Amino acid sequence: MAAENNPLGLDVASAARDGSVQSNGPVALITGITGQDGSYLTELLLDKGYTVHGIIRRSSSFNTGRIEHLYEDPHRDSRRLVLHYGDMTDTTNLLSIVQIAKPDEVYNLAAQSHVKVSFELPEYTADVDAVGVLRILDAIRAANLGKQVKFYQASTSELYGLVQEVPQSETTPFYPRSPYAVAKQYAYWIIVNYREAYNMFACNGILFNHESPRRGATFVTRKITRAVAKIAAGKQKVVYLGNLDAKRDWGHARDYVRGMWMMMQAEEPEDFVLATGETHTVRSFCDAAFKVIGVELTWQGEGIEEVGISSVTGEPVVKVDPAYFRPTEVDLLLGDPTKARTKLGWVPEVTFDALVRDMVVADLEEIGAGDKVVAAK
Ligand code: NDP
Ligand code: GDR
Repeated sequence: MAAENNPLGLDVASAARDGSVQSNGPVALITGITGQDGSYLTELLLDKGYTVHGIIRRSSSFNTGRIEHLYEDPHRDSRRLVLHYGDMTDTTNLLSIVQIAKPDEVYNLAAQSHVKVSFELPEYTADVDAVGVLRILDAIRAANLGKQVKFYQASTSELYGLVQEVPQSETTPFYPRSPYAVAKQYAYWIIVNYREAYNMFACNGILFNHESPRRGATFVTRKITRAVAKIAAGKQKVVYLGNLDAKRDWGHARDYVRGMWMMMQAEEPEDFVLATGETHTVRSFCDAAFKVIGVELTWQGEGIEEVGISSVTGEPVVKVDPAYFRPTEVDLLLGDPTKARTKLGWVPEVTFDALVRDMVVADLEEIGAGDKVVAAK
């Protein structure tokens, strides 16, 4: 949709500030509603009858593409999706939104979420991803909602960092390896502390990587699937990547937002790992993604000389660019989701191959090259 036609270009927050939104069912507040997880979680909660308040950032261009399809006219009193301008760095703003929304459940998904970027923006990342969590927790307490509100914190497998134990579970020690992960470690512990100190229902979801067609384009999976689509359509020749040996436990975001909601329905607030229990290298993600367009890759060379050669053209379609290496890397993530399975009944439904296919097909369709998909065997 062209930006000028985007209905979310309206002054989305004004009606909410008048207090004109009535809700019958439960009320959720989602920070980071415009992100990958925020958009899937909003769909899930609206389906379940929630009124959803979301915080969006003011931007010079529209940043609401992932939730456009859920938009409701802000002048309709019966709407169940209410958007507020806000920012995790603004205490007064967060307090005001909490007072207006009066949520039953808060899902704190907002973050500067890119690990590599956190090395370039360490202070900002700490402000948003660490202190931002404290700000919203205290806004809830200041609004005297501390006892009633349930709080979900988007914690991360990046906390495990330098490998201490495999697979990683709720009891594995942390060893964060980036400014992002260090900030998220503060967030993790402030959640635990507020739970113990003030008896808040606050829980950490320690989520391993989860992807989807809505994944940000600079994360490795989406970077690969977009490149595969463009290469299939003849619009790109090569994709440059960093560390091909990194191993990740990749699941589908739709499965993971369901797990977030399940944690919030538990009797007691607890911390849970969500993961698939399978790990794959970046290289094997490339293999699976190119397979969707009928291309087998042969890997030649080592280190920064390594290339992935296409079975169709005999030319390299994957090359290494050290610019994408990180100062400190997380080599291996493999989660153990036993606690979530046994206590919550959470089981991921989308397999690795289905996830990769979903992403490549969506990217092919987006550029009008859906005919390049090869039938799955
Ligand atoms: P995205 O990067 O897609 O979304 C992040 C969201 O946070 C966006 O809505 C973004 O707004 C918003 N945001 C960023 N900075 C601020 C700020 N200063 N104030 C208010 N909002 C802000 O992330 P995901 O959806 O993938 O992840 C959701 C959360 O889960 C994040 O906290 C992430 O760190 C964490 N996480 C993610 C995992 C994954 O594999 N996806 C795994 C484990 C944890 P805008 O759209 O304007 O940029
Ligand atoms: P990650 O995701 O750092 O695990 O954080 P990302 O997709 O950025 O990297 C995964 C692995 O791939 C390697 N890699 C590359 N990464 C990117 N972005 N670009 C490349 O070109 C590239 N080449 C290789 C990386 O070095 C890394 O090892 C994500 C985010 O969603 C976090 O917010 C979340 O907390 C964790 O997942 C769990």
